[in-house]
Amino acid sequence: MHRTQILIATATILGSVAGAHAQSSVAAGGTPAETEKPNTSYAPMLPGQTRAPKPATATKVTTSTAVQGLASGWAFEFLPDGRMIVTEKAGTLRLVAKDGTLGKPLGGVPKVDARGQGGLLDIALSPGFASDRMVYLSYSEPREKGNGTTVARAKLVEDGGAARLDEFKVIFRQTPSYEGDKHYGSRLVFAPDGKLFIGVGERSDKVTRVQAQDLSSGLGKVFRIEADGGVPKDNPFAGSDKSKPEIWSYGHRNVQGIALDADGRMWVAEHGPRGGDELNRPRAGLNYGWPEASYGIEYDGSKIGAGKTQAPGTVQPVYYWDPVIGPSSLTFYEGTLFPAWTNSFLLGGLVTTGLVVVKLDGDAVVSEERIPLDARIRDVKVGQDGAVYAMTDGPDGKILKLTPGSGT
Ligand SMILES: [Ca+2]
Ligand SMILES: [Ca+2]
Repeated sequence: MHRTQILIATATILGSVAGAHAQSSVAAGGTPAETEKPNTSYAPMLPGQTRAPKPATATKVTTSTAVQGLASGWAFEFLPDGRMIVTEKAGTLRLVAKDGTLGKPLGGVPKVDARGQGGLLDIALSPGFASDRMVYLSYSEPREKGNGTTVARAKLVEDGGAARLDEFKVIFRQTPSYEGDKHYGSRLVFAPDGKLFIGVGERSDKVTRVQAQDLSSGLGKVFRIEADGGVPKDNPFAGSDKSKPEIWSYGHRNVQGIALDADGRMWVAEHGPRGGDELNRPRAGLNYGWPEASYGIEYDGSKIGAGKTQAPGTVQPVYYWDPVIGPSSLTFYEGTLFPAWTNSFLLGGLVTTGLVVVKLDGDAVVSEERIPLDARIRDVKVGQDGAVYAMTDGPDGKILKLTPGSGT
């Protein structure tokens, strides 16, 4: 590519994002939900890219406990019959009855490396779960040389009141393996066409983080695979012998939120360093910047690399946070109980100890609201009843049920 072409391509990427923002800059007035000082003096490159105003009317929420006694729960999903299935970090998977009773650990669950940020991580149901009973798990897999994020699928079998996983099969391994205990990601979501998106991390250390820019490495990527682990022929790097063919997008730091919007398009939330959490809408083959560009700094206060918020050929985040919210999860609100949250993403806030609600207009964030829950939030789901369920982090964890009400 000639230099001019690269510049044009970059301008186009930025232009499309900037255009979307310009289109909907008429946001509800008011001050931002964020009241803390930023860690950096970086200015947003695009209008509306951070510190969106609070909505004109605060959402009133009543909280009750739906489930308790979780040992560092990490993820949960609702089964079609209204029960839940939950993962716990140390490596247990349990069913939860509709009255909130926790079931026994299921057999057939893989060994995990639960040190640090590792463990049994996300779970997703097969799009055909009602008939095929398949579940998909992501976890930090102990390997010969270190560990890495692995995705497997298995059949949920229930007989005689007991449940287990059967037909367990690994369908994807993030490589290279690495001896570390951080930034495994991970989250899973099925696209409307049945393809599985997998968001992972770059294993955090300076020696591995640069691989987020390397298409021959699986670190710091969003992947797209078939439900059986195959590589879709129309993946952006499927024809290349130098790139991993499962890669959908790259330059990600640590993706722990992934969700589809109302149009079935995939979005991610990723952890930044000190400042620089991001909301992105990853498109095929594009580079999301890390660690070449970031709105954050190192934990010791020094710059990330050259200290740039934009690098040539990389896509700006749709929205970012400085200071960080600690985005553990991402869910699109499609219920009816909270009409104000229509067309919003709900993020679990580990650092904010609550929900972060960002409302979209087109591809732009027009408002941001914080719902304090006094606990680090690890995963968020919308129930069949339209209520919002938020899993708290750590030992003796809970799943809180949020309904409209007089406020907390
Ligand atoms: Ca999930
Ligand atoms: Ca980025």
